[in-house]
Amino acid sequence: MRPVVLVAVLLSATSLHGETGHDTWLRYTALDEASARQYRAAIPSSIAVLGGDVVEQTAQQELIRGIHGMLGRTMGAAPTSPGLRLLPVPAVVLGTSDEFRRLAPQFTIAAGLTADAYWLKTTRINGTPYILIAGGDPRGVLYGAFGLLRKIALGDSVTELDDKQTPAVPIRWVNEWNNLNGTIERGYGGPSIFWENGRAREDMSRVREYGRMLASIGINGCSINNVNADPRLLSSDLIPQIARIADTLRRWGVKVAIAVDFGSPKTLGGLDTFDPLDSRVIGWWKSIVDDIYRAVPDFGGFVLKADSEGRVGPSTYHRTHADAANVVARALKPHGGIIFYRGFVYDHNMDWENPKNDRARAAYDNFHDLDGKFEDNVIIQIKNGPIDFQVREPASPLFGALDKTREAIELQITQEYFGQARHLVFLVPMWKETLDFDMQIRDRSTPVKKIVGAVVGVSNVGMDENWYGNQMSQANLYGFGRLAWNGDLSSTRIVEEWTRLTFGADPVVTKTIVDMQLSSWRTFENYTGPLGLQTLTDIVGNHYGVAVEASERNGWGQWHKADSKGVGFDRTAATGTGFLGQYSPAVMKHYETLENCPDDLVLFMHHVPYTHKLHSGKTVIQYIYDSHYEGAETVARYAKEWKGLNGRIDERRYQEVMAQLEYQAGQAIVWRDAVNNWFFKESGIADSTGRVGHHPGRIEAESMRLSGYTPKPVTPWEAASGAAAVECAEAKCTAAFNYDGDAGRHDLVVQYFDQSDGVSRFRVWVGGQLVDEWTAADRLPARKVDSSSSSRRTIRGLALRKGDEIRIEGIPDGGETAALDYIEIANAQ
Ligand code: GCW
Repeated sequence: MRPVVLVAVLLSATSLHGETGHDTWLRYTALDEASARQYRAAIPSSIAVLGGDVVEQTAQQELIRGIHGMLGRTMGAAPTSPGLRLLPVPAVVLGTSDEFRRLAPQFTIAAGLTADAYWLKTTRINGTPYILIAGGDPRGVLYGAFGLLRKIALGDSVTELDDKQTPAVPIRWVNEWNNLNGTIERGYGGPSIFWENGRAREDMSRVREYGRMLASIGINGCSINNVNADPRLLSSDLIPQIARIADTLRRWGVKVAIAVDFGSPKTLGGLDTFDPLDSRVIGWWKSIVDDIYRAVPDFGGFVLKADSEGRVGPSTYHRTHADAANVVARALKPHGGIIFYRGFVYDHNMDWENPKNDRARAAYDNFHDLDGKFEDNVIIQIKNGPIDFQVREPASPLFGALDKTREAIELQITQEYFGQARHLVFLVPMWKETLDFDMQIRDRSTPVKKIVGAVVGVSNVGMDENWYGNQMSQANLYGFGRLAWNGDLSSTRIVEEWTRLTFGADPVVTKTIVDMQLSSWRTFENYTGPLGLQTLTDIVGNHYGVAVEASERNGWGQWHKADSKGVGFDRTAATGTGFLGQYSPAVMKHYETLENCPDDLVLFMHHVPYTHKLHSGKTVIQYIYDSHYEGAETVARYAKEWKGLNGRIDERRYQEVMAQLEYQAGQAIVWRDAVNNWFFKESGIADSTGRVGHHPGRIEAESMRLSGYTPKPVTPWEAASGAAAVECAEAKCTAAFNYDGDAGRHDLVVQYFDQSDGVSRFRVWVGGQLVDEWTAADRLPARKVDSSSSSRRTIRGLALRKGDEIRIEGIPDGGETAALDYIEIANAQ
C-alpha cells in the first residue's frame, strides 16, 4: 500500500505584479473578513494528497496558495498514523478515484469519474468533516482544486458539496502561432513566451504561469509554434528545447504539441521527396516521432497545415489529404499521439471572375469524400466558419459531412479580425452560436457541439504583462476554456464569473462590464460588416483597419460582391455557387430563400439590390447606414459607462481600459464613415436620416490655412474624411482656421494619423494659447496614412469665441508625416 504523501506547505510568493492584469482571473485576493470567516469554518485547515503524481502535487500547492490568498489561512499537512494513514482529523483530501479506493477506502467515491473529471464532496466520518477532491486522473484532481477555489472566489457555498464535473470533450487544446524568432503571427500581446532568437526562452516563468492559467480552465494541450511551421522545429537541436517547454507545462497537466511542415522529410531530412506513400518518407516520419517521444514521453502530437496559403502538401504528389494525415498518424500511433489535420485548405488564387467559384465551399469540397479514410488518431481541425474567423459566418458545412472521421472545432481567441485586442469584443456568444448550430443530419437535431470530439483555440498570448495587450481580451481565453469544458454554459454565466474573478465583487462593476462584454460582438459587427458582409477590412494587408474593396477582385475569395446595383454573394443551390447544398436539406432550406434566410447572414448567402427589404422592414442600404451609426454610438456609450467605474477599479487597469475604449470609440467612427461613404458612393442612395456624408462641425484639414502641410489623397479613399489628409514633409508644419460657431465650452476632436514608423508631435493653440500637446506613439499596425493609423485626440471643455484662431502644429518624425485628417467641434459633453 502506498503511503499518504506528505508535502511541505509551500506558500507561493505573493504576487509582485499588483493589479496589472498579469494575475488574470487567478488573483486570490483576500475576501472580506465576514466571508473569509465563513469559509474558514467550512474548510478544514489540513490538507492531504493521496498520490505522488506531479499534477496532484500541483493541485495541493495551488489549493494552499489560493486558500492563503483568499482566507488568510496557511494550510498544514494532515496528520497521519505511523503507517501514514490519515488520522481522523478534519482535512481536505485530494486524490484520484483509484487512489481513494486503495489508500483511503473509508471514503465512498462517486462512480464513473472519467479522465479529467472531478468530484467535490463534503463528507463526515464518525463526525469528522472532510472535503474530498477526487479526480478521474491526476488532471481531474487539479481541475477539482481549481473548481473549489473558483467557488470560494465567487462566493459560492462550500458547506454541502456534491459537485461532479465531466468535460464535454476529452481534448481541449490551444494553438500558439509563435515563430522561433519570437514573433507571433496574429499575436497582439507582445513577443512569444516560448521562443526567442530561434530557441526556447531561458526563463520559463511565463510559460509556467500560462500553464497555470490553462489548467485553471481545463485546457490539456498546447501546440507551441505557428501552423505556418518552420521545419527546424523537428531538428535534433530543437527537440530538447521542446522538451524544456514540455517539462514546464507537465505539472499543469498540459501536453505539448507542435505544428509541423509537411515538406520536412525533404527540407530537413535530406530526402529527395516528401511523398507520403514513399517508404523512405514513411520511415523518416517514424524515426523523427520516435526521437521526440524519447525526449518527451507524454508528447501530445502534431498540427498540420498542408496545401493551404502557400504551404506544401500532398497535392505535390497527387496524393490525398488522407495519405498525408495517415503517414504522420501511423508514426504517432504507437506512442498514443494524435494529429490535428487542418480543414483550412483553400485555393487563394481563385478566379474572381467566375461566379461559381467560392472559397466557402473549399473545406467541404476538399474533405468530405475522404470520410472514413483517416486513421483513428487523425482529427480534422475545422474553423468555426467556412471562410476565416470573420465577424459573422454560418457554421462550416464540413461539421456535418464527416460521419466516420474525428472532428475538432477551431476557434480563434486572438482577435485577428476583431480589432486585434484594440477593440473590446467578447467572442463567447459567437462561439456558442456555432456550437449550437444544428446541422440537422438525417433530420435529427445535431448541434455542432455534439459532433466534435475536440475543441481547439488559437490563443496567441504574449509577453505583455496582461498577456493579450487588452485587459478585457482575457475574457475570451477564460470563456474559451469554460465552453470547451461545458458548451452548455451561458455567455452570461461565463462573463459574470470572469468579471468577478478578475475585478472583484462590486455589483456595479460586474453589471457594467458584463453588459459591455455581452453586447460587444453585435456592436463590433454593427460598425464593421453587418448582415453577413464579413469584416470589411484590409484582407490583403493587416486585417485591421477598414478597406471595403480590399477583399474584391483578387484570388483570396473573401468577396462580398458589392457593386452599384447590389451587394452579397449568391451561395444558393438554385442560382449561386451551390455552397448551401453542402448542408443537410433542412439547413439549406433555412438559408436558400430570401423569405427564410435570417437577416444576420443574408448577404453571406444572397446577392440582393440595395433596396431589398429585410425581415426587419428596413432596406439593406438603410440597415448598413443605421447599424454603423448605432455601433459607433454604442462604443461611445461604453467609454462613458467605464468612466462611471472610476474609483471602483484599481487605477492602472481602470486607466488602461479607459484609454482603450476611447481609442475604440474613435476607430468605430473611422469605420462608420468609411463603410457608409463607400456604400453611399457606390449605391447612390441617400441615408434617409441625412447623416451619411454630412458632418456638422467637421473641418477638413485640407481646407485649412496650411503652412508646410500638403494635401495628399488617401488610399483607399474611404479611409480618410474627404478622401484626403495633409502631410508634413518639413521640420514643422501648421494647419489653422478661424472658429465661426457660437461662443461657449466645446470639445475639440483632432483626427490625425499615427503611423508605426515614427513618433510625431502635435500641439494645438486656440487664440495663441497652447491648449494641448501629445505624441503619436501608439503601436498601431500601419506604416501608411490610412484607416489603421487614423487616431483621435479629444480636447474637452475648451472655451471658444467666434473668430478664435485654432492652430495645429505637427512635427514629423522618421517615416511618420504628422498627418491630419480633420477637426471636429461639438458642444462640450
Ligand atoms: O486567418 C488566417 C490568418 C493567417 C493564418 C491562417 C491559418 C497562420 O490570416 O495568418 O496563418 O488564417 O489559420 O492558417
